[in-house]
Formats: sequence, C-alpha cells, structure tokens
Amino acid sequence: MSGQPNQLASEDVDRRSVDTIRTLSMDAVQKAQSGHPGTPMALAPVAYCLWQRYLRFDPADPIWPDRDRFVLSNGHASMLLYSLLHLTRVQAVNPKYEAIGKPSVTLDDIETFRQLGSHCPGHPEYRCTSGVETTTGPLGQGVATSVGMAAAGRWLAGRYNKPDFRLFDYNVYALMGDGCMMEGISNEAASLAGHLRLDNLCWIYDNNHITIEGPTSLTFSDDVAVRFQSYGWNVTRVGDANDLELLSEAFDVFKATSGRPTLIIVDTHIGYGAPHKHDTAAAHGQPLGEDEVRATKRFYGWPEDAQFLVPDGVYDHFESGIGRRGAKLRSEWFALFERYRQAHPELAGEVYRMSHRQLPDGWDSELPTFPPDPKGLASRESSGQVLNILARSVPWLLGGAADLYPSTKTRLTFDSVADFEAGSYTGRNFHFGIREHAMCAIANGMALTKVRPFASGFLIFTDYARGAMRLSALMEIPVIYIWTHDSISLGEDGPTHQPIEQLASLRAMPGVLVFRPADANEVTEAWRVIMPLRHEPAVLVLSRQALPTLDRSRYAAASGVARGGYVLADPPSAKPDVILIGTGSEVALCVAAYEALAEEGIAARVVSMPCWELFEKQDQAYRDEVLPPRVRARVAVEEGADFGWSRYTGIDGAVLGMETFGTSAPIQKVQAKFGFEPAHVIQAARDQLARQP
Ligand SMILES: Cc1ncc(C[n+]2csc(CCOP(=O)(O)OP(=O)(O)O)c2C)c(N)n1
Ligand SMILES: [Mg+2]
Repeated sequence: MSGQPNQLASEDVDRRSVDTIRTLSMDAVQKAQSGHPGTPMALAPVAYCLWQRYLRFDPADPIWPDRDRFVLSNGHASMLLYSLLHLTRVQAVNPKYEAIGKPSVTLDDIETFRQLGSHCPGHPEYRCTSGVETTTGPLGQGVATSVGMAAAGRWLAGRYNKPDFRLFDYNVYALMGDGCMMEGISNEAASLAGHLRLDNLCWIYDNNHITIEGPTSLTFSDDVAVRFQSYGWNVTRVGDANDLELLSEAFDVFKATSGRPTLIIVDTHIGYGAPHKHDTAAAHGQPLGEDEVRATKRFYGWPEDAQFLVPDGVYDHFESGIGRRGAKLRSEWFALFERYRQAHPELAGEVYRMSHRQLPDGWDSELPTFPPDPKGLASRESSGQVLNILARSVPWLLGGAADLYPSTKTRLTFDSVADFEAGSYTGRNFHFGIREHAMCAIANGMALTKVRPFASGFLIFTDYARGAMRLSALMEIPVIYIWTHDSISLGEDGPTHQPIEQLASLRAMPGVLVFRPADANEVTEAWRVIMPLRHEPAVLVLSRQALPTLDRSRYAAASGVARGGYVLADPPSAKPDVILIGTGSEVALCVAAYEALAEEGIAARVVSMPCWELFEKQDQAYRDEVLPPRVRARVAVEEGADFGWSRYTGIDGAVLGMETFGTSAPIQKVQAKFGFEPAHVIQAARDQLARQP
C-alpha cells in the first residue's frame, strides 16, 4: 500500500475533513449493505480541495445562476457527493426554485443511503437532491452533459455580459473514472469541447487503473494524455491524490488556461487506506465489511467504532471555506444583477424568465396557420418554419443538428443568426458534428443551465442517442428533440435508415411526449404545446416527404393536438361503425380511405393521434368520446412497428404497421410493397366491419 498513515498530522483540519468524507461514505455503504465505497475514499481529497478552495458555489443557494457546476460523472461514487452536500450544508430548493429552509442532505439521509425515501439514492439524481447538478450513473453521461453546461455558460456570457457586467463567468468541473473515459460518448463530447475551445471546462480523471472486472490492463491501453492533447485539451497530472497542494496547482493551471479545456489526470488508489481492498476491484462495488471498515478507520487515525461521525470543527471548517466564499460571491453577483437590471432592464428580464423557465409575453403570437394544400409540405419543412418564428421571440431557444440541418431543417436563418463557434459564442446555431449521443447529453447540460435547447437528426439515429434522451426524461428537463426521416417513406436510403421500432420505443420511455404531426397545422399546434413545457422533454417525429395540408374547414381543427388525439373526420351521423386511427403521414391515408368508404355508404371516423401520452392524460369521458367503446371495428395505421397499437385497436382490431425492416426503393414502391395505400386501409376497414357480430 502506498501512502503513509497520517501523512498529514491528524489534527490537521484538512485531513480531518477529508477523512470525514471517507468515513461517511464507508459507513453509509456498510449500513446499506450496498454501494460503492472505494472511489469516494480515493477521491475525497480531490473533491475536498476543489470544493473547499475553488468552487464558486454558495451552499445556501445551490441554484444561483453564476455558480460553478460540479458534476460527478462516475455516479457510483455518489456518497462522495452526498458527504459534501451534507458537510457544506447545502440547502434544499423546491421545484419552484424556492429555498425551503431545510438541508438538502441530512445525516439521516446518509444513514438511509439507498433506502426508500432517502435523499441519497444509489446514484445522484437531479430533482431528488438539491446540489446535484445532473443525474449520473450511466457512465460517460456526466462528462458529456458538462460540455453542454460549459457551452451554455459561454453562450450566456456572449449574450448577457456587458462592459462592467460579467454576469456569467462560471466554470464546470466534472469528475470521471475509467468507465467514463472508455465510453464513446465522452470521446464525442471531448472532441467537440476541444474543438469549441471551452476553457471554462475541467475534467478530473480518476486514474485508478481499476474497473469492475479488475485492472484496466484487461481492456484499456490508450495514452489518455496524448488523446486529449490531440483533441485540443490542456492536460496536466497529479501523481498523488492525497496531496492537496499538487491538486491546487492543477486547479490553478486550469484557471490560468485559456483557449482550451483542461483534463487533470489524478493517480489515485481505490479503497485508499483499506488494508485488504486498497487498489483492488473488490473496493469498487461492495461494502468493505465491518472488520475492514474498522481497520481502515484505524489507518486514518479515526475512532474505529464511531459511525457516521462528523468530528468537531468539520462543519465550521467548511463554513469558513466554501461557505463564506460562496456567500460573498453570491451576494456580490446579486448586487451586480441589481445594477444590471437598472442598466439593461430588458436583458435582465430575459435572464429572469429564462432561469424560471418562463416564456416571453406573446411568444406564440406569430405562429402560422397553413392554408389547405393537397400537395402540402414535409413536416420537417413546416417545423423548420415554425421553429424560426418561435426563435425570434424566444432568444434563448438554441440548438442544432448532428451534421444534418440541411435535412432536418433546423437551422435558424433570420437576422443572420450566427453559428456557435470556437471563440465566437453568441451564435444560436450549434453544430454538434456527427455525434448524436453527445449532442443529446450536451442538450441536457444546456437545459440544466436553463437555456432552451433543441437537438436534431434522423429518427433512426435515436438508437445512438437514447442513453442521453432517457436522462432528459428521468431528470424531467424540457429538451426539444427534432427527429426527421421518420418512416420507411424516406425511400431510397433503405432499411439502414428507415425507422421501425424507434417510435414504439420512444413511446415506451416514461415522461417523454412524442409527437408525430399529420400536417403543417398539426406541426404548429405541436410546437404550441411543446414550448411551455417545463418538466418534459418533447420529441417531434417529422417526415421527409411532403404531407398534404388538410382543409380544416372540412376536417376538425388542428388544435386537437393539445389533447393528444382527436376526431378529425366523422360521418354525418357522428355515429361511426369503424374507426381509422393514424399518426403523421398515415393520417392522410386514413382520410383518403374515409372518403372512399363514405362513398360506399360506410360510416367511418378518422382519429388523428399525434401524441399518445397527451391522449392518455385526458379524462375517460374524452377518450371514450374519441374512441367510443362500442365501436370495436378499428384500424390503426402507422409506418412503424405495430407494437403497442392494440391498446387502441383492442384485441380484435387491425394494425397496419411494420413487422419487418423496410427496403430501398422510391417512396411509392416502398409504400406499395408494405401496403400503405388507401386500398389496403379500406379493405382492412371492411374486414373489421365483416367481423363484427
Ligand atoms: C454505461 C454504463 N455501463 C456500465 C455501467 C456499470 N458500471 C458501473 S461502475 C463500472 C466500472 C467503472 O469503472 P471506473 O469508472 O473505473 O470506476 P471505479 O471503479 O474506478 O470507481 C461499471 C462497468 C454503468 N454504470 N454505466
Ligand atoms: Mg477506475
């Protein structure tokens, strides 16, 4: 074992504070009989040095807009963060952004680590625990999210800082382990951060050479420093994680570095101080065991039978460090903001609204209505028009695509809106490069910073992005996803590009609103619902091909989108014998079938169902009105996996969906091959009617 017991005098309050973090972490995992003790034990001095000496953070106000962000990307080390939140007495904030006069993490929460109702869940969860800046656990997400926080910081500075008003000037620190380092997403994100020269970003790499299966020599021989240098990062090393002065030097290097993000590679020993588990994978993910806990405490010079001990002076010590510094910085910032409000009232108003997730007055006053048009336009096209109108009135609506804006139509083109680029951070058009997963994590980081991000690409590539999208949902943050080329009808690009199961799987994700609008006016209405969302991510699923713009004097108003599903067309009797349910491009197909059936004297209804989740939120009476239980003859039509549709068609209903992959051919051939033609829908309706008793 390297490192001597009591390298620092045991009276040393730094050492005592570090060991408090260590022992709280060990005790919590031991009591829970579950968790990850070794990494908090190793990283305690690193996090302590950063928080106590550097972090611009006021525990009394953990949501102050210009605070430094701290991200624990190796989320399994959650007890490290919980110990810090407890010892620095971070205060809890409610969803209305009000301090509620309670600590975020009590000693009781720590003692009930990983138990039902504790503010210390297994991995750090945004919204559950104030002071947790982002949910982490899926390795690599945290660091990628931190890039979004850093980029948003630069954008905020670009828009809101004025001479004599450095309103936004925070740094973003992320702790990461070997797992984060190996995951593809961190590589995507590091590459972009280096390219964008985000010098407000500092990653701290826990270089302990251990993962779950054993030493990293099993799987990993990258020269990390060289790799990050090639990304354009500044790389520095700390050879001993217990050396607070070396750590401080590294943080000073970060602060003095401009034009590049910084990676600090810290050599650490997992399970530091545990006589039998130090430097072994056994310290990663299981309790040390009571004897080992005692022996480790002995090594630290700690009373070996004490549990959850916070020695005298430790709270006060944090109070006199991060506490006092943070309070001063925060009150200076609010004084600055008061002066800013006088000097730049409009911008100050924007900052206020943005940081409370409110919209400007009249944000929707220019939203367009599209005239009926049998030829119509692609929903990606109408969405691009609506997005550009909205972005004029919501200055903090920003985003871009993973190298696909010419296809996704997500570029902001008015007033020569600029690109967000290295060294020029006022632009609102982001270029994420071909990095879907990092794009979505970056969008999460932006949303956590309270700007309103959109991210776009092809629907098929949500498979590459899902991990980050899932975290938007779990964190309940309003990222806007715009996924185009939404079905086999994209045609010639063929089955590699034709989404099948993606829609169903996004609908299966809790907390996400998935919209597949049928025409340009449903697109407008979808955006009208999406923009005010504060706690839900939204997914817009849009077509490549033109969709006819329905004549709303003949069919029902598109405002029905707000209810998720609505009766679009009905027989004159309003008593249908068969119901055709469609989304997106297949709604027009249903309408064509409806017209043909009407000529045959068959009473059909068309239900447009652009958003299942909103429909499910309507009361039973409304849902029964749209889908009357007595009408069992039902046909759902969607160019995607049929999975899930029986919820609306019932066990005897028909689902015209996809059961195979698509094929490469022009759109008409593809649609004919898979039966997405009026004749097929009409036949299915007739068959349904024939089956009825
Ligand atoms: C994306 C993802 N894959 C797998 C896991 C499961 N997992 C949790 S920790 C871990 C090992 C991580 O090793 P490292 O980051 O070096 O952590 P250390 O043990 O050194 O703290 C794994 C595979 C995960 N949390 N996320
Ligand atoms: Mg490791």
